[in-house]
Amino acid sequence: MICFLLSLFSQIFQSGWTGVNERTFIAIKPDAVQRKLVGQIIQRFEKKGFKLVALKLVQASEDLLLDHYWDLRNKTFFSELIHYMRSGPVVAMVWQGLNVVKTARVILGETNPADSLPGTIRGDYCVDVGKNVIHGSDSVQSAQKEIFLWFKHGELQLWEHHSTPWIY
Ligand code: IDP
Ligand code: MG
Repeated sequence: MICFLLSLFSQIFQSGWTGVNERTFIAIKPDAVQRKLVGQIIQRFEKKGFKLVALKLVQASEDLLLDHYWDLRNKTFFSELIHYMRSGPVVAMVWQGLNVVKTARVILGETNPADSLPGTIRGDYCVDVGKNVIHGSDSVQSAQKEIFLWFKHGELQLWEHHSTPWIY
């Protein structure tokens, strides 16, 4: 019983998000929503074997985006970035799985689509760094901060992926 409670506790609280319980924050940006790329992008994470833990369509507020991109506040493109991210709804998601933070960044490709290999999302679906279709957390620590910013605790689902024994 104590083990069960401890494992539940560690699944619920972010400090326990390691190993197969690692989580990352992914956002499909407004250009990708407009260009009807949502289904294809989600499918890449599903097919890889990651587990969807949360998903919602959000019109992000300026405050949320200022918090989200706080580290970039002194960049010349900052106001352009906030304007872009507010130009329509984004699909905010949490994905879970072994090394999901690092692997998701590989699936995304480089920040600049011109540097992204074919087969990556940015390599396949976009050309301009200012409209690069998707966001993914760059570290486990950033993922924890971003999930906390974008989701309320009750919006994350604890569920069993029936194919887990075929993936791990
Ligand atoms: P990342 O999204 O690959 O982590 P960051 O350097 O964190 O890249 O930049 C955040 C976002 O800011 C990028 O995804 C892109 O939308 C935008 N951005 C980055 N560099 C430029 C630029 O030079 N011009 C316009 N927008 C940029
Ligand atoms: Mg970044």
